[in-house]
Amino acid sequence: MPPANAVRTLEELDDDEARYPLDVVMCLDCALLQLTQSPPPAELFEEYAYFSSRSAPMVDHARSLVDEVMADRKLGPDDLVIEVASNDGYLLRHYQDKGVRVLGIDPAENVVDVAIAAGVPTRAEFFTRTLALELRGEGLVASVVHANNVLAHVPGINDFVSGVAAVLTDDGVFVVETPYARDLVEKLEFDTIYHEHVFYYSLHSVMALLERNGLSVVDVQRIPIHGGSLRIRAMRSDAAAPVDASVASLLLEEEELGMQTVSFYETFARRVDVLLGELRDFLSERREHGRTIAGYGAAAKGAVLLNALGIGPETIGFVVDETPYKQGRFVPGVRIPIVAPEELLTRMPDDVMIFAWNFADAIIQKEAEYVARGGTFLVPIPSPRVVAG
Ligand code: DWN
Repeated sequence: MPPANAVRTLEELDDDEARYPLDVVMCLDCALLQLTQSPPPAELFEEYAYFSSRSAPMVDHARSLVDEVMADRKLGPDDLVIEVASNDGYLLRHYQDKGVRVLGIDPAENVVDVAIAAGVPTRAEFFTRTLALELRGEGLVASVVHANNVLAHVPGINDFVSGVAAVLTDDGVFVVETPYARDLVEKLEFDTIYHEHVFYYSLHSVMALLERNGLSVVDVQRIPIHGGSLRIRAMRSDAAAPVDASVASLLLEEEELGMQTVSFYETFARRVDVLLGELRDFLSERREHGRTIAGYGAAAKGAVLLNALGIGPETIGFVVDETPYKQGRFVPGVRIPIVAPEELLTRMPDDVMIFAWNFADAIIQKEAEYVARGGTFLVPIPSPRVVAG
């Protein structure tokens, strides 16, 4: 499997394309799921194709999260909020609008340039315990540290989490959002397994990770973003904060499901093989009826799904995506061109498969004109089907 965000220019198309094994294993001690290997983080993240602000639902989601934290913590101008993996400032900008000091940390220099241009102070670095201690040495300690969709991405995850503990104030809170392994398995979200995501968490395994590194979970929520995620609040273990009942309740659900046993995951691979067969049949039947098919969202998930299916531009003619960096480039591994969303009405394909299925409702609503003109939207998981038109 090629790295899922390694979109390629026309000039790069015929260059050798790196591919890596994509195998998931489970720790029998703490139930942590992880890849057996993944490319060096510098190769994946120092120039990055994903700009969070190019997904309006992500910006809206971030705004409501900030509103919740502000209501809970009563932050003011003396407080500092740090976001690790702050991307283009899609979340921190909302704290700035409320007069709170912010600092972003993200290794993707091309994305950090956008954040800085938008006025969000950001350091283009990987977050580590060493950096955390440097920040503390500069008097930069955080009342809130956010880590959205990054806990899965960091091979050196113990160093990362111990760094969070080191940069929090005594009563600071660590707010984490990370995809939930239970949703991944129950909703067959196999296309969210790719090399950027080294780890796949249950509450059990993320609690073990945090407690190993000086943090304690104080509450947990299941949230729908990105196909189903956990939102976890944690504090330094020496703060001895009370633990909300939501933690014990979800741990019990996981035990009853058997999420700490291999059998919970063993049928997953077979169910995915069945789904891939259904997807191939679904798409080839529509092609056999002469229907033209395009994609919506050059999402990392889409690259995994297309490579797993082994289909290219003969089936999916093009993919539309709002991200300027991706437009004019090609989906990794399958040479499908990525173009601007305006091409949808210009070219009017009969069908559009939504690869960014986690945002399907927002996409269908935004592209109502395409449906009004007779277009049909499809989604691939947990089973291939028509969702609009
Ligand atoms: O963890 C990660 C998640 C948070 O984001 C990263 N490893 C990489 C990335 O994964 P993804 O690319 O599968 O995420 P999305 O958010 O499903 O990607 C959406 C893609 O679709 C983006 O390239 C933007 C695009 N898009 C669009 O063009 N128009 C999205 C929406 C909602 C739209 O209206």
